[in-house]
Amino acid sequence: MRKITIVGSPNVGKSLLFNRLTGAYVTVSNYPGTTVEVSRGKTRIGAEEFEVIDTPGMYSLLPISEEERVARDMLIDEKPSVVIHIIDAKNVERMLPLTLQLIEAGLPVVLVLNIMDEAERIGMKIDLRHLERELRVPVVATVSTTGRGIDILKGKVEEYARRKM
Ligand SMILES: Nc1nc2c(ncn2[C@@H]2O[C@H](COP(=O)(O)OP(=O)(O)OP(=O)(O)O)[C@@H](O)[C@H]2O)c(=O)[nH]1
Ligand SMILES: [Mg+2]
Repeated sequence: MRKITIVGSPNVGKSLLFNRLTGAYVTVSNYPGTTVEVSRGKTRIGAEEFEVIDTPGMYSLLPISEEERVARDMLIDEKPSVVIHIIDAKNVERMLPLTLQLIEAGLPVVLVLNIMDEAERIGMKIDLRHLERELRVPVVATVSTTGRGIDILKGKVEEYARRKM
């Protein structure tokens, strides 16, 4: 089964997105040799079932904490077909450096601008198509608390995973 790994800074909605994508059959285990917990579930996208992996929060590919090291190691060891980098849309500029690191590392990145409801409430306007052109990866806006954008995300993942067979 191909894998989708969700990565991002602490507290940006990784686990809520994970719950939106996966159903009832979720397993939680410690990453080997650590006390860090990792959740795994499944999602059907188009005709294909993917394993979805929720990772601990990371700020950079150069790990400082055990959590960050696990998140980094998982990106290398699990060989995901899609890496969803989820960021807080309110702090897009502060969070894009990790997106660039992931892209430069050759990972198949889909960028998710989450917490779009709060970003809109404070008057932010983000040009998604412009970001897509600049980064050359799919970009989707979501609100994980309500489910807004999740179907669009699934469509982009399907398209992307098809190209990255
Ligand atoms: N308003 C709003 N709040 C959100 C959204 N997504 C997540 N949150 C809130 O953000 C907080 C963190 O969500 P989590 O899903 O636990 O985030 P996480 O990235 O898994 O956090 P860690 O595992 O601690 O790194 C929760 O209080 C969510 O309700 C969103 O789209 N809009
Ligand atoms: Mg979490």
